[in-house]
Amino acid sequence: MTTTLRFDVFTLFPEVFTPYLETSILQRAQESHLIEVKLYNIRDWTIDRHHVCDDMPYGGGGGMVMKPEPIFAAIEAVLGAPPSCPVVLLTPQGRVFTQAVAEELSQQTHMALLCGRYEGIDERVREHLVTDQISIGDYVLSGGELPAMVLIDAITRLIPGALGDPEGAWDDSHATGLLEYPHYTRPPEFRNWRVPEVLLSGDHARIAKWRRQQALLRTRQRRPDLLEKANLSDKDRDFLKDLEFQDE
Ligand code: 9D3
Repeated sequence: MTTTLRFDVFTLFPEVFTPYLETSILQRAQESHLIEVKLYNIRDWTIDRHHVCDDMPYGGGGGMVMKPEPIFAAIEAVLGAPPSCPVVLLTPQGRVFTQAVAEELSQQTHMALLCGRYEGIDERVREHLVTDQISIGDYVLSGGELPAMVLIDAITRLIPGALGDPEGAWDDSHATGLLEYPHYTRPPEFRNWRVPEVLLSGDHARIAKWRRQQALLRTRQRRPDLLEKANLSDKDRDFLKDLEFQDE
């Protein structure tokens, strides 16, 4: 028996989560009670006639700001005051989400995900309700919904039993620190493009060596920053050293 990881999502657009949560791994993880995702519409906690969740910024300037009252009311109604679990705000101002942050959050049993919209959120929400702030990278999205889904997806994959293949999580490229080697499947020839001969050879040692070298090659070409932190053997280093001489 293992505990369920519960995500409470607070958003103005709960409906955008449902179709993705109903696909493959996330669906299975919910059915097997590895995770539970509850969606709450912040608008349900407005008390004015027009259910307004945003307002003009004090001090002027463009854009609208999310009002604090419905956010506090929603989160405190569901989680109590103060909440006993982390309250994660998805925001461009947060720390950048990485596999290491996913691993850290996968140790929790319960977290609230608060999705911002508009140009921003009243600062008192950050100061007095939010306990963690996360961005998924330096590009501008329209709100925190896609980032929240990214967190749920990445964290769920780390829960033992969430992937069909028990070695799946370990083999993920960012878990090994290198980009993955090229993958091929049938047919062996497609539009005159042949699958590399070594993969059809049945020589498992040669295949393993080729895959490792391909992973090193493409990591060096596309993500040299990853090579610095990667766990490299002496053979890996010799291979990379030889490539340097080929460049000259
Ligand atoms: C001009 C200032 N903008 C910040 C770059 C304002 C702004 C734009 C877009 C404020 C919020 C948003 C909506 N984005 C998110 O809520 C968001 C986000 C993102 O845009 N990129 C990466 N990660 C995230 S997490 C939440």
